[in-house]
Amino acid sequence: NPPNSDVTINTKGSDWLWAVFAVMLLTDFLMMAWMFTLPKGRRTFHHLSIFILTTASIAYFSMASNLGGTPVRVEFNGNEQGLTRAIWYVRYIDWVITTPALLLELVLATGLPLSDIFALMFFDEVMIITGLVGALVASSYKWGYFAFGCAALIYIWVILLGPALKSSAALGPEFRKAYMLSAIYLSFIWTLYPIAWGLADGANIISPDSEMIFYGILDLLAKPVFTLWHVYQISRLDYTKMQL
Ligand code: RET
Repeated sequence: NPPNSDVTINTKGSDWLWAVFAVMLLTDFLMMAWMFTLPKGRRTFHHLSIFILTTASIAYFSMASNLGGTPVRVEFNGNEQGLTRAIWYVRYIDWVITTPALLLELVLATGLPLSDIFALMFFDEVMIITGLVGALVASSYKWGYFAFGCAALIYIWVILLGPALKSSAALGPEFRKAYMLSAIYLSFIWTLYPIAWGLADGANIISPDSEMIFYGILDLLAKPVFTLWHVYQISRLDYTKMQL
């Protein structure tokens, strides 16, 4: 058994994590069932959603079972005793797989040039991995990593709201509209993640239970809600115009 952290989730926190796990898994099965009703050429976005929801299900299974966290000696006022907080690194392993897939799901329907897609994938990895390293660093250097991660997120916005919007408009007004709605929704939800990080892994202001609620709601909005809605929008478009 891993060493226990002084500050970690309680039983209610674990119940909530099981509930999020159940929603991820159910949406995953729903996506699979929907996919099988479609011809092979129209399954790309369903595949990506299934990768995302399967990964998230396993991550939530881990956290609900109190696994995938490690004690880190956190700095905060009055911590002379050197208390440790559970840092849920399994979250970042989930994100390093799922966030590039979410971005792909978004931009594969825009005809964005490959060079921009590679840049998106790269900055997304920078964002998540700096977040992981920053969370595991006990000293205030963690904020240096956080700053690199935020810079990467800003670059992601620039690509999504610049070149990707432009190329979706070139495919036609129905593409532009579907893309715009999804891109604005995703950009807004993703902005809340660094705020949660700052309050939890960063400054240790909220408890791990509150952290689970904050990230849990965000993860439900960013994965099941986003994928169902986005894939529905996309499934009504002309796939032959997309380079899949
Ligand atoms: C971190 C900390 C470093 C700075 C920034 C972050 C942003 C994380 C984001 C995560 C998105 C996760 C999603 C999960 C799916 O459910 C790593 C918290 C900017 C945007 C969408």
